[in-house]
Amino acid sequence: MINQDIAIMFDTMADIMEIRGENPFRINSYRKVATILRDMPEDIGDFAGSHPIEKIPGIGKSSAAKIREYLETGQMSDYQKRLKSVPPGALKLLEIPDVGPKTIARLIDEKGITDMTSLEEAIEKGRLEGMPGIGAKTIQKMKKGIAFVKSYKGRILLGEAMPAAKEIIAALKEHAGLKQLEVAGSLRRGRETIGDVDILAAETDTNEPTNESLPCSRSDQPDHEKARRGRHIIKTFTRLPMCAETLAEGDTKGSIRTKSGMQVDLRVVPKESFGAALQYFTGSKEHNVKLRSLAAERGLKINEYGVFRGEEKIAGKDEESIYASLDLPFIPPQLREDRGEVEAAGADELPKLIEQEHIKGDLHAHCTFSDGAMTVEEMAHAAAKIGYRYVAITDHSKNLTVAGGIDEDELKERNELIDRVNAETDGFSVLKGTEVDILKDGSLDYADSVLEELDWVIASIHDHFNMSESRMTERIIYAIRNPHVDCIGHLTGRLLNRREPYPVTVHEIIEACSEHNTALELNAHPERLDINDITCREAKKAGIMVAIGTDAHTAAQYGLMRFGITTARRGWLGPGDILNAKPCGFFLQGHDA
Ligand code: DGT
Ligand code: CA
Ligand code: CA
Ligand code: ZN
Repeated sequence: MINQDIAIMFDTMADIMEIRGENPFRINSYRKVATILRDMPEDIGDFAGSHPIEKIPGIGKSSAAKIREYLETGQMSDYQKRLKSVPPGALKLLEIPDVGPKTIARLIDEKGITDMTSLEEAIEKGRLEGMPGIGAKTIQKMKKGIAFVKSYKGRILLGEAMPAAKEIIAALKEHAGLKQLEVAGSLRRGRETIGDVDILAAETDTNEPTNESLPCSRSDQPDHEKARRGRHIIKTFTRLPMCAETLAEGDTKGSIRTKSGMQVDLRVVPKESFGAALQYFTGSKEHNVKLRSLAAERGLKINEYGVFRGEEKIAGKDEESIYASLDLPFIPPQLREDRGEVEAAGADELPKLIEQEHIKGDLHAHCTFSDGAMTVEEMAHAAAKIGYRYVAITDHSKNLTVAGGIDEDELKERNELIDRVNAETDGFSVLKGTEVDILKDGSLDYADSVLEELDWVIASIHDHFNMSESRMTERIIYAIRNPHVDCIGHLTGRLLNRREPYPVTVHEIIEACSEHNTALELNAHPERLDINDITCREAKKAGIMVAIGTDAHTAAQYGLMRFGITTARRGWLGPGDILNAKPCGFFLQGHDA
Protein backbone atom coordinates (compact mmCIF):
# COMPACT_ATOMS: atom_id res chain seq x y z
CA MET A 1 0.00 0.00 0.00
CA ILE A 2 1.36 3.35 -1.00
CA ASN A 3 -0.34 4.95 2.05
CA GLN A 4 1.76 2.80 4.35
CA ASP A 5 4.97 3.62 2.43
CA ILE A 6 4.39 7.36 2.71
CA ALA A 7 3.31 7.04 6.36
CA ILE A 8 6.62 5.35 7.19
CA MET A 9 8.46 8.27 5.56
CA PHE A 10 6.62 10.84 7.65
CA ASP A 11 7.19 8.83 10.83
CA THR A 12 10.88 8.50 10.01
CA MET A 13 11.18 12.25 9.35
CA ALA A 14 9.52 12.86 12.73
CA ASP A 15 12.01 10.49 14.39
CA ILE A 16 14.95 12.32 12.84
CA MET A 17 13.51 15.71 13.81
CA GLU A 18 13.25 14.44 17.38
CA ILE A 19 16.91 13.49 17.40
CA ARG A 20 17.76 16.88 15.92
CA GLY A 21 15.69 18.64 18.59
CA GLU A 22 13.28 20.38 16.21
CA ASN A 23 9.92 21.99 16.99
CA PRO A 24 7.70 19.47 18.82
CA PHE A 25 4.53 20.81 17.18
CA ARG A 26 5.96 20.18 13.74
CA ILE A 27 7.07 16.73 14.77
CA ASN A 28 3.57 16.02 16.04
CA SER A 29 2.02 17.23 12.80
CA TYR A 30 4.21 14.80 10.81
CA ARG A 31 3.13 11.95 13.07
CA LYS A 32 -0.47 12.94 12.53
CA VAL A 33 -0.03 12.86 8.75
CA ALA A 34 1.36 9.32 9.09
CA THR A 35 -1.65 8.23 11.15
CA ILE A 36 -4.14 9.79 8.75
CA LEU A 37 -2.53 8.05 5.78
CA ARG A 38 -2.54 4.69 7.55
CA ASP A 39 -6.21 5.07 8.44
CA MET A 40 -7.45 6.24 5.05
CA PRO A 41 -9.72 3.65 3.51
CA GLU A 42 -8.75 4.67 -0.05
CA ASP A 43 -5.42 4.77 -1.81
CA ILE A 44 -3.90 8.26 -1.46
CA GLY A 45 -2.81 8.13 -5.11
CA ASP A 46 -6.42 7.58 -6.24
CA PHE A 47 -7.65 10.22 -3.83
CA ALA A 48 -5.13 12.78 -5.10
CA GLY A 49 -6.33 12.17 -8.64
CA SER A 50 -9.59 13.92 -7.93
CA HIS A 51 -9.10 15.91 -4.69
CA PRO A 52 -6.54 18.38 -3.35
CA ILE A 53 -4.59 16.54 -0.62
CA GLU A 54 -4.56 19.55 1.70
CA LYS A 55 -8.35 19.24 1.94
CA ILE A 56 -7.84 16.22 4.24
CA PRO A 57 -8.24 17.47 7.81
CA GLY A 58 -4.88 17.33 9.56
CA ILE A 59 -2.73 17.51 6.43
CA GLY A 60 -1.22 20.94 5.87
CA LYS A 61 0.11 22.56 2.69
CA SER A 62 3.75 21.57 3.08
CA SER A 63 2.95 17.95 3.94
CA ALA A 64 0.57 17.81 0.99
CA ALA A 65 3.35 19.06 -1.29
CA LYS A 66 5.67 16.30 -0.03
CA ILE A 67 3.04 13.66 -0.68
CA ARG A 68 2.37 15.03 -4.16
CA GLU A 69 6.07 15.03 -4.94
CA TYR A 70 6.27 11.37 -3.98
CA LEU A 71 3.18 10.43 -5.98
CA GLU A 72 4.51 12.19 -9.06
CA THR A 73 8.22 11.33 -8.92
CA GLY A 74 8.54 8.37 -6.57
CA GLN A 75 10.92 10.50 -4.49
CA MET A 76 10.53 12.76 -1.48
CA SER A 77 13.51 15.09 -1.44
CA ASP A 78 12.99 16.32 2.11
CA TYR A 79 12.88 12.75 3.36
CA GLN A 80 16.05 11.80 1.45
CA LYS A 81 17.84 14.84 2.83
CA ARG A 82 16.84 14.17 6.41
CA LEU A 83 17.74 10.50 6.14
CA LYS A 84 21.32 11.50 5.37
CA SER A 85 21.57 13.64 8.51
CA VAL A 86 21.76 10.69 10.94
CA PRO A 87 23.51 7.29 10.77
CA PRO A 88 21.03 4.70 9.44
CA GLY A 89 21.20 2.51 12.56
CA ALA A 90 20.58 5.44 14.88
CA LEU A 91 16.80 5.50 14.39
CA LYS A 92 16.57 2.07 15.97
CA LEU A 93 18.04 3.63 19.13
CA LEU A 94 14.80 5.59 19.54
CA GLU A 95 13.10 2.32 20.42
CA ILE A 96 15.10 2.00 23.63
CA PRO A 97 12.82 3.01 26.50
CA ASP A 98 14.13 5.81 28.72
CA VAL A 99 16.66 6.98 26.16
CA GLY A 100 15.43 10.27 24.78
CA PRO A 101 16.24 11.77 21.38
CA LYS A 102 18.51 14.40 23.00
CA THR A 103 20.66 11.69 24.53
CA ILE A 104 20.79 9.88 21.22
CA ALA A 105 21.94 13.05 19.48
CA ARG A 106 24.75 13.34 22.01
CA LEU A 107 25.70 9.67 21.64
CA ILE A 108 26.00 10.22 17.89
CA ASP A 109 27.80 13.55 18.03
CA GLU A 110 30.09 13.03 21.03
CA LYS A 111 30.77 9.31 21.00
CA GLY A 112 30.34 8.32 17.37
CA ILE A 113 27.60 5.82 18.20
CA THR A 114 25.93 4.67 14.97
CA ASP A 115 23.62 1.81 15.97
CA MET A 116 22.54 -0.60 18.71
CA THR A 117 25.69 -2.73 18.45
CA SER A 118 28.07 0.20 18.78
CA LEU A 119 26.07 1.48 21.75
CA GLU A 120 26.26 -1.90 23.49
CA GLU A 121 29.98 -1.98 22.83
CA ALA A 122 30.48 1.52 24.18
CA ILE A 123 28.60 0.59 27.37
CA GLU A 124 30.60 -2.63 27.76
CA LYS A 125 33.91 -0.79 27.38
CA GLY A 126 32.89 1.97 29.77
CA ARG A 127 33.17 4.61 27.05
CA LEU A 128 30.05 6.44 28.21
CA GLU A 129 31.39 6.98 31.70
CA GLY A 130 32.14 10.59 32.47
CA MET A 131 29.64 12.06 30.01
CA PRO A 132 28.02 14.97 31.85
CA GLY A 133 24.39 14.23 32.70
CA ILE A 134 24.73 10.51 31.92
CA GLY A 135 25.40 8.78 35.23
CA ALA A 136 25.77 5.15 36.19
CA LYS A 137 22.01 4.88 36.76
CA THR A 138 21.21 6.10 33.24
CA ILE A 139 23.71 3.69 31.75
CA GLN A 140 22.13 0.87 33.74
CA LYS A 141 18.73 1.88 32.34
CA MET A 142 20.15 1.88 28.82
CA LYS A 143 21.37 -1.69 29.29
CA LYS A 144 17.95 -2.76 30.50
CA GLY A 145 16.30 -0.91 27.63
CA ILE A 146 18.48 -2.60 25.03
CA ALA A 147 17.54 -5.97 26.51
CA PHE A 148 13.86 -4.97 26.23
CA VAL A 149 14.21 -4.03 22.56
CA LYS A 150 15.91 -7.35 21.88
CA SER A 151 13.19 -9.25 23.73
CA TYR A 152 10.40 -8.23 21.37
CA LYS A 153 12.56 -8.54 18.30
CA GLY A 154 10.41 -9.58 15.41
CA ARG A 155 6.99 -9.59 17.09
CA ILE A 156 4.49 -7.48 15.18
CA LEU A 157 1.50 -5.60 16.53
CA LEU A 158 -1.94 -7.12 16.06
CA GLY A 159 -3.02 -3.88 14.40
CA GLU A 160 -0.34 -4.21 11.72
CA ALA A 161 -0.60 -7.95 11.20
CA MET A 162 -4.38 -8.11 10.75
CA PRO A 163 -4.70 -5.69 7.80
CA ALA A 164 -1.65 -7.26 6.14
CA ALA A 165 -3.14 -10.75 6.50
CA LYS A 166 -6.46 -9.57 5.06
CA GLU A 167 -4.70 -8.02 2.10
CA ILE A 168 -2.87 -11.28 1.41
CA ILE A 169 -6.07 -13.30 1.72
CA ALA A 170 -7.86 -10.99 -0.71
CA ALA A 171 -4.99 -11.26 -3.17
CA LEU A 172 -4.97 -15.07 -2.95
CA LYS A 173 -8.71 -15.21 -3.50
CA GLU A 174 -8.31 -13.12 -6.59
CA HIS A 175 -5.18 -14.68 -8.10
CA ALA A 176 -5.39 -18.32 -7.03
CA GLY A 177 -9.17 -18.66 -7.29
CA LEU A 178 -9.37 -19.86 -3.70
CA LYS A 179 -12.60 -19.68 -1.73
CA GLN A 180 -11.84 -21.04 1.71
CA LEU A 181 -9.04 -19.10 3.37
CA GLU A 182 -8.65 -18.36 7.05
CA VAL A 183 -6.19 -16.72 9.38
CA ALA A 184 -4.92 -19.14 12.08
CA GLY A 185 -2.28 -18.96 14.85
CA SER A 186 -1.88 -16.22 17.40
CA LEU A 187 -3.41 -13.71 14.97
CA ARG A 188 -6.74 -15.57 15.01
CA ARG A 189 -6.56 -15.79 18.79
CA GLY A 190 -6.09 -12.01 18.81
CA ARG A 191 -2.88 -11.79 20.78
CA GLU A 192 -1.55 -8.25 21.11
CA THR A 193 1.65 -9.15 19.29
CA ILE A 194 2.18 -11.78 16.61
CA GLY A 195 5.31 -13.85 15.94
CA ASP A 196 4.35 -14.89 12.43
CA VAL A 197 1.14 -14.82 10.45
CA ASP A 198 -0.41 -18.23 9.69
CA ILE A 199 -2.89 -18.64 6.85
CA LEU A 200 -4.72 -21.79 5.81
CA ALA A 201 -6.20 -22.49 2.40
CA ALA A 202 -8.52 -25.36 1.49
CA GLU A 203 -7.64 -27.08 -1.77
CA THR A 204 -9.80 -26.06 -4.68
CA ASP A 205 -12.27 -28.52 -6.18
CA THR A 206 -11.04 -31.27 -8.44
CA ASN A 207 -13.37 -30.16 -11.24
CA GLU A 208 -10.95 -27.47 -12.34
CA PRO A 209 -10.63 -26.92 -16.09
CA THR A 210 -7.18 -28.52 -16.08
CA ASN A 211 -8.76 -31.79 -15.03
CA GLU A 212 -10.47 -32.18 -18.37
CA SER A 213 -7.26 -31.89 -20.30
CA LEU A 214 -5.70 -34.78 -18.40
CA PRO A 215 -6.37 -38.11 -20.11
CA CYS A 216 -6.01 -40.20 -16.98
CA SER A 217 -8.88 -40.96 -14.65
CA ARG A 218 -9.13 -39.16 -11.33
CA SER A 219 -8.41 -42.21 -9.25
CA ASP A 220 -5.20 -42.83 -11.18
CA GLN A 221 -3.43 -39.67 -10.23
CA PRO A 222 -5.16 -37.81 -7.44
CA ASP A 223 -1.95 -37.30 -5.46
CA HIS A 224 -0.04 -36.02 -8.41
CA GLU A 225 -2.87 -33.71 -9.33
CA LYS A 226 -3.23 -32.50 -5.74
CA ALA A 227 0.46 -31.73 -5.52
CA ARG A 228 0.31 -29.80 -8.79
CA ARG A 229 -2.58 -27.67 -7.53
CA GLY A 230 -0.91 -27.13 -4.16
CA ARG A 231 2.29 -26.05 -5.87
CA HIS A 232 0.35 -23.62 -8.03
CA ILE A 233 -1.26 -22.03 -4.95
CA ILE A 234 2.06 -21.73 -3.14
CA LYS A 235 3.72 -20.26 -6.25
CA THR A 236 0.98 -17.68 -6.52
CA PHE A 237 1.57 -16.85 -2.87
CA THR A 238 5.32 -16.37 -3.16
CA ARG A 239 4.81 -14.15 -6.21
CA LEU A 240 2.41 -11.73 -4.55
CA PRO A 241 3.51 -8.09 -4.81
CA MET A 242 3.90 -7.75 -1.00
CA CYS A 243 6.45 -10.58 -0.91
CA ALA A 244 10.04 -9.42 -0.42
CA GLU A 245 11.70 -12.80 0.12
CA THR A 246 10.66 -16.45 -0.22
CA LEU A 247 11.70 -18.47 2.82
CA ALA A 248 10.18 -21.81 1.79
CA GLU A 249 8.24 -23.11 -1.19
CA GLY A 250 6.78 -26.62 -1.32
CA ASP A 251 3.63 -28.47 -2.43
CA THR A 252 1.56 -27.70 0.65
CA LYS A 253 3.46 -25.00 2.49
CA GLY A 254 5.02 -21.69 1.61
CA SER A 255 6.68 -19.08 3.74
CA ILE A 256 7.51 -15.51 2.84
CA ARG A 257 8.83 -12.34 4.38
CA THR A 258 6.79 -9.30 3.36
CA LYS A 259 8.22 -5.91 2.43
CA SER A 260 7.14 -4.63 5.83
CA GLY A 261 9.19 -7.40 7.46
CA MET A 262 6.63 -9.91 8.67
CA GLN A 263 6.84 -13.64 8.12
CA VAL A 264 3.73 -15.24 6.65
CA ASP A 265 3.17 -19.01 6.42
CA LEU A 266 0.58 -20.43 4.03
CA ARG A 267 -0.56 -24.03 4.32
CA VAL A 268 -2.76 -25.78 1.78
CA VAL A 269 -4.92 -28.48 3.37
CA PRO A 270 -7.52 -30.93 2.04
CA LYS A 271 -11.06 -29.59 2.09
CA GLU A 272 -12.37 -32.48 4.14
CA SER A 273 -9.96 -31.75 6.99
CA PHE A 274 -9.99 -27.95 6.85
CA GLY A 275 -11.68 -27.66 10.25
CA ALA A 276 -9.17 -29.95 11.89
CA ALA A 277 -6.27 -28.03 10.40
CA LEU A 278 -7.78 -24.70 11.38
CA GLN A 279 -8.26 -25.93 14.93
CA TYR A 280 -4.74 -27.35 15.08
CA PHE A 281 -2.96 -24.33 13.61
CA THR A 282 -4.98 -21.82 15.58
CA GLY A 283 -3.48 -23.20 18.76
CA SER A 284 -2.50 -22.31 21.26
CA LYS A 285 -0.20 -25.23 21.70
CA GLU A 286 -1.24 -25.42 25.36
CA HIS A 287 -4.94 -25.47 24.44
CA ASN A 288 -4.27 -28.26 21.92
CA VAL A 289 -2.36 -30.31 24.45
CA LYS A 290 -5.40 -30.10 26.74
CA LEU A 291 -7.72 -31.25 23.96
CA ARG A 292 -5.43 -34.12 23.06
CA SER A 293 -5.46 -35.48 26.58
CA LEU A 294 -9.24 -35.11 26.68
CA ALA A 295 -9.41 -37.08 23.44
CA ALA A 296 -7.09 -39.77 24.80
CA GLU A 297 -9.36 -40.24 27.82
CA ARG A 298 -12.12 -41.13 25.37
CA GLY A 299 -9.97 -43.40 23.29
CA LEU A 300 -9.82 -40.86 20.47
CA LYS A 301 -6.90 -39.43 18.56
CA ILE A 302 -6.84 -35.83 17.40
CA ASN A 303 -4.46 -34.25 14.90
CA GLU A 304 -4.46 -31.71 12.06
CA TYR A 305 -6.39 -34.17 9.80
CA GLY A 306 -9.26 -34.88 12.12
CA VAL A 307 -10.49 -36.78 15.15
CA PHE A 308 -10.10 -40.56 14.84
CA ARG A 309 -11.50 -43.59 16.63
CA GLY A 310 -9.05 -46.23 15.52
CA GLU A 311 -8.96 -45.91 11.72
CA GLU A 312 -12.34 -44.22 11.52
CA LYS A 313 -12.42 -40.45 11.10
CA ILE A 314 -15.26 -39.03 13.17
CA ALA A 315 -14.69 -35.26 12.72
CA GLY A 316 -12.63 -32.77 10.74
CA LYS A 317 -14.57 -30.83 8.11
CA ASP A 318 -15.29 -27.90 10.39
CA GLU A 319 -14.08 -26.77 13.79
CA GLU A 320 -17.44 -27.28 15.50
CA SER A 321 -17.25 -30.99 14.69
CA ILE A 322 -13.87 -31.25 16.41
CA TYR A 323 -15.17 -29.78 19.66
CA ALA A 324 -18.47 -31.66 19.38
CA SER A 325 -16.60 -34.98 19.11
CA LEU A 326 -15.22 -34.22 22.58
CA ASP A 327 -18.70 -33.23 23.83
CA LEU A 328 -17.68 -29.58 24.00
CA PRO A 329 -19.37 -26.48 22.62
CA PHE A 330 -17.36 -24.38 20.15
CA ILE A 331 -14.66 -22.46 22.02
CA PRO A 332 -14.02 -18.99 20.53
CA PRO A 333 -10.39 -18.64 19.32
CA GLN A 334 -9.66 -15.73 21.67
CA LEU A 335 -10.17 -18.03 24.68
CA ARG A 336 -7.87 -20.81 23.50
CA GLU A 337 -4.94 -20.19 25.82
CA ASP A 338 -5.49 -22.98 28.37
CA ARG A 339 -6.67 -20.52 30.96
CA GLY A 340 -9.59 -22.66 32.07
CA GLU A 341 -11.61 -22.48 28.85
CA VAL A 342 -11.65 -26.24 28.22
CA GLU A 343 -12.91 -26.90 31.75
CA ALA A 344 -15.50 -24.11 31.43
CA ALA A 345 -16.66 -25.51 28.10
CA GLY A 346 -16.97 -28.97 29.66
CA ALA A 347 -19.17 -27.55 32.42
CA ASP A 348 -21.15 -25.53 29.86
CA GLU A 349 -19.99 -22.34 31.56
CA LEU A 350 -18.29 -20.47 28.74
CA PRO A 351 -18.96 -16.74 29.03
CA LYS A 352 -21.07 -14.91 26.44
CA LEU A 353 -18.45 -12.68 24.83
CA ILE A 354 -18.69 -9.07 23.71
CA GLU A 355 -19.23 -8.46 19.97
CA GLN A 356 -19.17 -5.38 17.77
CA GLU A 357 -22.97 -5.35 17.57
CA HIS A 358 -23.18 -4.83 21.36
CA ILE A 359 -21.11 -1.64 21.19
CA LYS A 360 -23.26 1.47 21.33
CA GLY A 361 -20.60 4.15 21.35
CA ASP A 362 -16.97 5.12 21.63
CA LEU A 363 -15.80 6.52 24.97
CA HIS A 364 -12.46 8.03 23.96
CA ALA A 365 -12.08 10.46 21.06
CA HIS A 366 -10.32 13.76 20.43
CA CYS A 367 -11.41 16.70 18.26
CA THR A 368 -9.67 19.79 16.89
CA PHE A 369 -9.94 21.55 20.24
CA SER A 370 -7.01 19.39 21.41
CA ASP A 371 -4.92 17.25 19.04
CA GLY A 372 -7.66 15.60 16.97
CA ALA A 373 -7.84 16.12 13.22
CA MET A 374 -11.63 16.57 12.96
CA THR A 375 -14.26 18.86 14.41
CA VAL A 376 -16.93 17.83 16.92
CA GLU A 377 -19.51 17.75 14.10
CA GLU A 378 -17.33 15.58 11.88
CA MET A 379 -16.57 13.15 14.69
CA ALA A 380 -20.26 13.00 15.64
CA HIS A 381 -21.51 12.40 12.10
CA ALA A 382 -18.97 9.68 11.49
CA ALA A 383 -19.90 7.92 14.75
CA ALA A 384 -23.62 8.11 13.94
CA LYS A 385 -22.90 6.76 10.47
CA ILE A 386 -21.36 3.54 11.85
CA GLY A 387 -24.49 3.04 13.92
CA TYR A 388 -23.33 4.32 17.30
CA ARG A 389 -25.69 6.14 19.64
CA TYR A 390 -23.02 8.29 21.23
CA VAL A 391 -19.39 9.34 21.25
CA ALA A 392 -17.54 10.92 24.15
CA ILE A 393 -15.26 13.72 23.01
CA THR A 394 -12.42 13.54 25.51
CA ASP A 395 -9.92 16.27 24.73
CA HIS A 396 -6.67 16.57 26.63
CA SER A 397 -6.38 18.98 29.56
CA LYS A 398 -4.04 21.97 29.74
CA ASN A 399 -1.07 20.18 31.32
CA LEU A 400 -0.51 18.21 28.12
CA THR A 401 0.72 21.07 25.96
CA VAL A 402 2.38 18.88 23.30
CA ALA A 403 -1.01 17.32 22.50
CA GLY A 404 -2.89 20.61 22.40
CA GLY A 405 -4.38 20.29 25.90
CA ILE A 406 -7.16 22.85 26.47
CA ASP A 407 -7.74 25.20 29.38
CA GLU A 408 -11.02 25.84 31.20
CA ASP A 409 -12.17 28.57 28.80
CA GLU A 410 -11.59 26.45 25.72
CA LEU A 411 -13.32 23.53 27.42
CA LYS A 412 -16.32 25.73 28.10
CA GLU A 413 -16.38 26.87 24.49
CA ARG A 414 -16.17 23.25 23.33
CA ASN A 415 -18.99 22.22 25.66
CA GLU A 416 -21.21 24.95 24.23
CA LEU A 417 -20.43 23.71 20.73
CA ILE A 418 -21.37 20.17 21.81
CA ASP A 419 -24.69 21.51 23.14
CA ARG A 420 -25.40 23.09 19.75
CA VAL A 421 -24.48 19.88 17.88
CA ASN A 422 -26.68 17.82 20.20
CA ALA A 423 -29.59 20.23 19.72
CA GLU A 424 -29.45 19.53 15.99
CA THR A 425 -29.23 15.71 16.18
CA ASP A 426 -31.83 13.10 16.94
CA GLY A 427 -31.05 9.69 18.34
CA PHE A 428 -27.39 10.45 18.78
CA SER A 429 -25.53 12.30 21.52
CA VAL A 430 -22.08 13.74 21.91
CA LEU A 431 -20.96 13.26 25.49
CA LYS A 432 -18.99 16.11 27.01
CA GLY A 433 -15.85 14.40 28.08
CA THR A 434 -12.26 14.97 29.02
CA GLU A 435 -9.09 13.00 29.25
CA VAL A 436 -7.79 14.94 32.20
CA ASP A 437 -4.16 14.59 33.26
CA ILE A 438 -3.42 13.04 36.62
CA LEU A 439 -0.70 15.36 37.91
CA LYS A 440 2.41 14.25 39.75
CA ASP A 441 0.73 14.26 43.16
CA GLY A 442 -2.44 12.53 42.00
CA SER A 443 -4.52 15.68 41.81
CA LEU A 444 -6.27 16.47 38.55
CA ASP A 445 -5.56 19.12 35.94
CA TYR A 446 -9.10 20.61 36.27
CA ALA A 447 -10.93 21.68 39.42
CA ASP A 448 -13.93 19.66 40.62
CA SER A 449 -16.25 22.48 39.61
CA VAL A 450 -15.07 22.08 35.99
CA LEU A 451 -15.28 18.28 36.00
CA GLU A 452 -18.78 18.48 37.41
CA GLU A 453 -20.01 19.97 34.12
CA LEU A 454 -18.95 16.91 32.16
CA ASP A 455 -20.72 13.64 31.27
CA TRP A 456 -17.64 11.48 31.08
CA VAL A 457 -14.28 11.94 32.79
CA ILE A 458 -11.25 9.81 31.93
CA ALA A 459 -8.21 10.48 34.09
CA SER A 460 -4.86 9.49 32.58
CA ILE A 461 -1.16 9.74 33.30
CA HIS A 462 0.94 11.37 30.59
CA ASP A 463 4.12 12.39 32.43
CA HIS A 464 6.42 11.57 35.35
CA PHE A 465 6.61 7.92 34.34
CA ASN A 466 9.65 7.17 36.45
CA MET A 467 8.02 6.95 39.87
CA SER A 468 8.30 3.91 42.10
CA GLU A 469 5.53 1.33 41.92
CA SER A 470 4.07 2.29 45.28
CA ARG A 471 4.07 6.02 44.51
CA MET A 472 2.59 5.49 41.05
CA THR A 473 -0.13 3.29 42.51
CA GLU A 474 -0.92 5.88 45.20
CA ARG A 475 -1.00 8.60 42.58
CA ILE A 476 -3.61 6.72 40.53
CA ILE A 477 -5.67 5.70 43.56
CA TYR A 478 -5.80 9.35 44.58
CA ALA A 479 -7.43 10.08 41.22
CA ILE A 480 -9.78 7.11 41.55
CA ARG A 481 -11.06 8.57 44.82
CA ASN A 482 -12.22 11.74 43.06
CA PRO A 483 -15.99 11.28 42.69
CA HIS A 484 -15.97 13.01 39.26
CA VAL A 485 -13.57 10.51 37.73
CA ASP A 486 -15.52 7.87 35.81
CA CYS A 487 -12.61 5.94 34.37
CA ILE A 488 -8.82 5.56 34.46
CA GLY A 489 -7.32 5.82 30.96
CA HIS A 490 -4.63 3.45 29.60
CA LEU A 491 -3.68 2.23 33.07
CA THR A 492 -0.03 1.27 32.53
CA GLY A 493 0.95 3.78 29.83
CA ARG A 494 2.66 1.07 27.82
CA LEU A 495 3.34 1.47 24.11
CA LEU A 496 3.81 -2.00 22.71
CA ASN A 497 7.32 -2.53 21.32
CA ARG A 498 8.13 1.09 22.23
CA ARG A 499 7.69 1.83 25.91
CA GLU A 500 7.44 -0.51 28.85
CA PRO A 501 4.47 -0.10 31.18
CA TYR A 502 5.18 2.01 34.22
CA PRO A 503 4.94 -0.07 37.37
CA VAL A 504 1.54 -0.17 39.08
CA THR A 505 0.12 -2.64 41.58
CA VAL A 506 -2.87 -3.75 39.56
CA HIS A 507 -4.77 -5.55 42.32
CA GLU A 508 -4.67 -2.45 44.53
CA ILE A 509 -5.97 -0.33 41.66
CA ILE A 510 -8.76 -2.83 41.07
CA GLU A 511 -9.70 -2.78 44.75
CA ALA A 512 -9.86 1.01 44.72
CA CYS A 513 -11.93 1.04 41.51
CA SER A 514 -14.33 -1.42 43.05
CA GLU A 515 -14.68 0.68 46.19
CA HIS A 516 -15.25 3.96 44.33
CA ASN A 517 -17.24 2.58 41.40
CA THR A 518 -14.63 3.68 38.86
CA ALA A 519 -14.20 1.95 35.52
CA LEU A 520 -10.96 0.97 33.81
CA GLU A 521 -10.37 1.86 30.19
CA LEU A 522 -9.42 -0.72 27.62
CA ASN A 523 -7.69 1.58 25.15
CA ALA A 524 -8.26 -0.07 21.76
CA HIS A 525 -5.31 1.54 20.01
CA PRO A 526 -3.14 -1.39 18.84
CA GLU A 527 -0.04 0.20 20.38
CA ARG A 528 -1.70 0.27 23.78
CA LEU A 529 -4.36 -2.44 24.29
CA ASP A 530 -4.14 -1.32 27.88
CA ILE A 531 -5.60 -2.73 30.15
CA ASN A 532 -4.53 -6.08 28.71
CA ASP A 533 -6.47 -9.35 28.54
CA ILE A 534 -5.26 -10.59 31.94
CA THR A 535 -6.22 -7.38 33.74
CA CYS A 536 -9.60 -7.36 31.97
CA ARG A 537 -10.35 -10.71 33.50
CA GLU A 538 -9.24 -9.60 36.95
CA ALA A 539 -11.42 -6.51 36.64
CA LYS A 540 -14.40 -8.66 35.75
CA LYS A 541 -13.81 -10.91 38.74
CA ALA A 542 -13.88 -7.81 40.96
CA GLY A 543 -17.07 -6.57 39.31
CA ILE A 544 -15.42 -3.55 37.69
CA MET A 545 -16.75 -2.21 34.41
CA VAL A 546 -14.45 -1.79 31.44
CA ALA A 547 -14.83 1.10 28.97
CA ILE A 548 -13.48 0.41 25.48
CA GLY A 549 -12.24 3.58 23.79
CA THR A 550 -10.33 3.91 20.55
CA ASP A 551 -8.51 7.15 21.39
CA ALA A 552 -9.58 8.24 17.90
CA HIS A 553 -7.85 11.36 16.64
CA THR A 554 -9.71 11.08 13.35
CA ALA A 555 -12.95 9.31 12.43
CA ALA A 556 -11.24 6.46 10.58
CA GLN A 557 -9.76 5.38 13.90
CA TYR A 558 -13.19 4.43 15.22
CA GLY A 559 -12.41 1.21 13.36
CA LEU A 560 -9.77 0.36 15.96
CA MET A 561 -12.66 -0.70 18.21
CA ARG A 562 -12.27 -4.22 16.81
CA PHE A 563 -8.87 -4.63 18.48
CA GLY A 564 -10.36 -3.52 21.79
CA ILE A 565 -13.18 -6.03 21.39
CA THR A 566 -10.70 -8.80 20.58
CA THR A 567 -8.70 -8.01 23.72
CA ALA A 568 -11.87 -7.82 25.83
CA ARG A 569 -12.90 -11.24 24.50
CA ARG A 570 -9.47 -12.59 25.46
CA GLY A 571 -10.26 -11.25 28.93
CA TRP A 572 -13.55 -13.22 28.98
CA LEU A 573 -15.64 -10.03 28.97
CA GLY A 574 -19.25 -9.99 27.86
CA PRO A 575 -21.71 -7.19 27.08
CA GLY A 576 -22.56 -6.93 30.79
CA ASP A 577 -18.96 -6.03 31.61
CA ILE A 578 -18.53 -3.29 29.02
CA LEU A 579 -19.66 0.28 29.76
CA ASN A 580 -20.08 1.27 26.15
CA ALA A 581 -22.52 -1.57 25.64
CA LYS A 582 -24.85 0.52 27.82
CA PRO A 583 -27.35 2.98 26.38
CA CYS A 584 -26.56 6.68 26.22
CA GLY A 585 -28.89 7.56 29.10
CA PHE A 586 -26.58 5.73 31.46
CA PHE A 587 -23.92 8.40 31.03
CA LEU A 588 -26.20 11.42 31.06
CA GLN A 589 -28.05 10.23 34.18
CA GLY A 590 -24.81 9.25 35.86
CA HIS A 591 -23.74 12.87 35.55
CA ASP A 592 -27.00 14.41 36.70
CA ALA A 593 -27.26 12.17 39.73
P1 DGT B 1 3.30 -16.75 17.34
O1 DGT B 1 3.41 -16.97 15.87
O2 DGT B 1 4.59 -16.90 18.05
O3 DGT B 1 2.66 -15.45 17.68
O4 DGT B 1 2.33 -17.88 17.95
P2 DGT B 1 1.45 -18.99 17.24
O5 DGT B 1 0.53 -19.51 18.26
O6 DGT B 1 0.86 -18.46 15.98
O7 DGT B 1 2.50 -20.12 16.94
P3 DGT B 1 3.08 -20.75 15.60
O8 DGT B 1 3.04 -19.80 14.46
O9 DGT B 1 4.42 -21.30 15.94
O10 DGT B 1 2.14 -21.98 15.31
C1 DGT B 1 0.79 -21.83 14.97
C2 DGT B 1 -0.04 -22.83 15.69
O11 DGT B 1 0.26 -24.16 15.23
C3 DGT B 1 0.17 -22.89 17.20
O12 DGT B 1 -0.57 -21.94 17.90
C4 DGT B 1 -0.27 -24.29 17.50
C5 DGT B 1 0.14 -25.06 16.29
N1 DGT B 1 1.43 -25.72 16.52
C6 DGT B 1 2.60 -25.35 16.00
N2 DGT B 1 3.57 -26.19 16.44
C7 DGT B 1 2.99 -27.06 17.27
C8 DGT B 1 3.45 -28.17 18.05
O13 DGT B 1 4.62 -28.51 18.06
N3 DGT B 1 2.50 -28.81 18.79
C9 DGT B 1 1.21 -28.45 18.79
N4 DGT B 1 0.33 -29.10 19.54
N5 DGT B 1 0.76 -27.43 18.09
C10 DGT B 1 1.62 -26.75 17.32
CA1 CA C 1 2.04 -17.65 14.22
CA1 CA D 1 3.82 -20.07 12.00
ZN1 ZN E 1 -4.01 9.48 26.76
